[in-house]
Amino acid sequence: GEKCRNIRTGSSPDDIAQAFLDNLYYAQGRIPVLATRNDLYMALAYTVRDRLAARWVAQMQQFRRAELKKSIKVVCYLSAEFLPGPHLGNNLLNLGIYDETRQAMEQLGYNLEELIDQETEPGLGNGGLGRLASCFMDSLSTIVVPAFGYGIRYEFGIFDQEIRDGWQVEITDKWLKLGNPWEMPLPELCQEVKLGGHTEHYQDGQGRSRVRWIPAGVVEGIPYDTPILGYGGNICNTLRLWKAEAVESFDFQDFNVGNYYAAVEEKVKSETITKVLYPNDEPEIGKMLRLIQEYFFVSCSLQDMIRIGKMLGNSPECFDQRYVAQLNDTHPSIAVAELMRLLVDEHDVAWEKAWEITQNTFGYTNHTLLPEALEKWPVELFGQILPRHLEIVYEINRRFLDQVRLAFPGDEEQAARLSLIDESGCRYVRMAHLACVGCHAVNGVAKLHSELLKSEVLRDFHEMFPEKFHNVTNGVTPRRWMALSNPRLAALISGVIGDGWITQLDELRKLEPFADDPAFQEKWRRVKRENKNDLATLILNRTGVAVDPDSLFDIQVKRLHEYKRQHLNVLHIITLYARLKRYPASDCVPRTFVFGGKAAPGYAMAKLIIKLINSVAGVVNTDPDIRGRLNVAFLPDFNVKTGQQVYPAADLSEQISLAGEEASGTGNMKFSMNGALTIGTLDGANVEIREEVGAENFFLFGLKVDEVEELKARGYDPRKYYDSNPALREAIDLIRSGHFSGGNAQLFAPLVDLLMQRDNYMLFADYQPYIDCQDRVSAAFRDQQNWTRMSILNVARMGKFSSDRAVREYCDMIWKVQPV
Ligand code: DL6
Repeated sequence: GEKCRNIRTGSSPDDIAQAFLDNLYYAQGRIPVLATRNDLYMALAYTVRDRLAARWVAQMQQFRRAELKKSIKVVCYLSAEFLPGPHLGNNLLNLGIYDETRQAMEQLGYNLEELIDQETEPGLGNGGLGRLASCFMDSLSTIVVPAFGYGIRYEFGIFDQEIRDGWQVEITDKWLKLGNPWEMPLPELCQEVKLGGHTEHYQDGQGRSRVRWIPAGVVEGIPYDTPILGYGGNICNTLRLWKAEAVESFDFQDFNVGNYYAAVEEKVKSETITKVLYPNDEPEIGKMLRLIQEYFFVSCSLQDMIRIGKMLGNSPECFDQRYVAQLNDTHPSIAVAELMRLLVDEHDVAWEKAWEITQNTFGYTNHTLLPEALEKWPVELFGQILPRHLEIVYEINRRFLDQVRLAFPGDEEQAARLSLIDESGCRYVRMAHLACVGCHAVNGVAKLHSELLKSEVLRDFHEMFPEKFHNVTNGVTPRRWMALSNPRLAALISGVIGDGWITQLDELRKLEPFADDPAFQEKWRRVKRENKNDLATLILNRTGVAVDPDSLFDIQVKRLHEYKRQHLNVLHIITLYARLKRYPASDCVPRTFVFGGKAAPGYAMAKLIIKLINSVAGVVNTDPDIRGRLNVAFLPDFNVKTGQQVYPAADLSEQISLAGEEASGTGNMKFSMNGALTIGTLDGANVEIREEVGAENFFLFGLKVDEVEELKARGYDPRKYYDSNPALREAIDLIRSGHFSGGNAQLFAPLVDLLMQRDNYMLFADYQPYIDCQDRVSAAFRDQQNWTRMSILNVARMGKFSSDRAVREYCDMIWKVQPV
């Protein structure tokens, strides 16, 4: 009756407390005195999950009804990576029961924050791209767009990073070890995926040519569903991740002849497919398992979509009326060939019709300008795993190149550049080309990036299909990145403008009139100061470095990559250090430099940069001449959870990539919406952030894209800058001499030599403008009133960077779906 319902759904502190004890007993088999912290966390998670269930089920019913009336189109976001971050806190926020739950836990003598902290986050992504996918899932639910996120349930996600002796050490991420209360396995909805083998061409009964794929093996995909609730509990979408399993766990024939190991081998091989996330943010060419992973999840997902359609009485021929699917970079782009295969070979749809459906269904988002990051597969390997898809790719290419030759008669070079097959050396299948041809829309993730796609990386495709190209500037969810992670700021803001901003981020504009109000400024500073205090505690606990919360918190957190130029930041630190050593009495604005980010395990230069940061930290933090004025900390294992503690505490956000390299960046948005000022180049979304917050509230420096190109064309010579700039020379020479490496002059030689000889990302050219700009930052920080004003204006003008806006643009421009 009533009571039972309340235990599963009630939202008063008493209901929650009772439900929690129930779950502790019945789901965990524990009573409070025997419970570990994880037991308590699990019990609370189940309590919250129960409260999601009603909405989740209602949602599915509603879809079903709408589907039956053929009145909705479902968005499927296909992504090899999702980085949702811990679920518990976010679900409490979105359900609107955060305070009630805190009270419930207090009644029972527990601390809610401690239980929230117990959750191990699903690290199923490398960085920006995976986190964007999760921000989009949050927004889709919040703005009420029916959607599925489809991806891979990696058993081991992105590695945990430890720092030993200043070096990164990678530790396996065992995120499932203590159980995952948020997912539900649905073994009955499994899908079979074929791999390898060969094809057979034959004539069917009506004399039509058909193709049969005889695979060498089959694996099974089991879906694991996680609810993704929108803010305010409007709707609850599903994140469906696939785990690979053997079709038969035992080969009984082998088993019966006593070959136990051979019998289990198939199972082990199959499960390898979803064992581990590749920890690189750009692809390694030729990793067979990676291609299998991509194909595996795409095939499961498309078959699942067809299955749902069939269940609701839709024929595969209406696929594109019921679904739209976004390819998050090229990782899922094999979907173009797979949907063709499913429609043509398995559902008997004519090629032309199938092609129309395929193009209508897919959109492709590009996330990178780095040429080395464009995925391509050696033709031979591709054909070995996906023999039928290779034939399909060839057929798509044949038809496409006919079209190209019609459009550009006689221009065989153009045809070669556009071809889906790279034949300039070894033959490769170009996945970005497959995506551009097979999708109706192609987009970049910031204005500048989309322009550069059109003029450089995908220039030939833009010439061929100008109408396909769009821009959707990235955004981030203000739920996780403000309301949840910065409750002090959220309360201060809501106290003066109400809480409408949480779903209508443009409402932050209402803060502008308070920017000059001394009393409000004072409160604003207090919030920042308390957040900095919290971060100082975290830094002390994680690194042993004691930092001063009154110093300027200057933070760079992101993947380690040469183009992101963490080492330019280090050159600034060394320059300040050298100044203080020369003039110990000089008056400098005390700064705390915080770094965080993982390097791909095989990326030696990025790992050396981590070592450099820690080595400089070791010297600077312990030098008595410097004490209290400069501190440097490398926060290990930067992830979503740590990010939530870092962004709210920053004064200065470092967005210093070489112009033309960073597609968008999303950390830049998270910092700014938490009141940090940006020091940055005109790169990625920095350009638009500066446009929005106003040039006077943004610290700009550095070469612009056209200047970079010009300088490269003229012949860039880093040595010229070294020779003519004493401060730069001193900084480089200090590294080279072994000053930060206990006299070991060899340690950083590869880094210094590369800078001196090639400096691919033009640190030397941007060095002096960066230092000058940093000096302006320090001067500005001395005027706390004006700094606070700029900080408030940054937040007030961040409305554009909500992922709600971004997702609405996808809905209007690309998906042609209306929020329900
Ligand atoms: O679009 C999300 C994010 C951008 O903000 C970053 O600028 C970009 O580097 C990142 N790309 C990746 C790796 N991608 N690939 N391929 O994470 O995407």
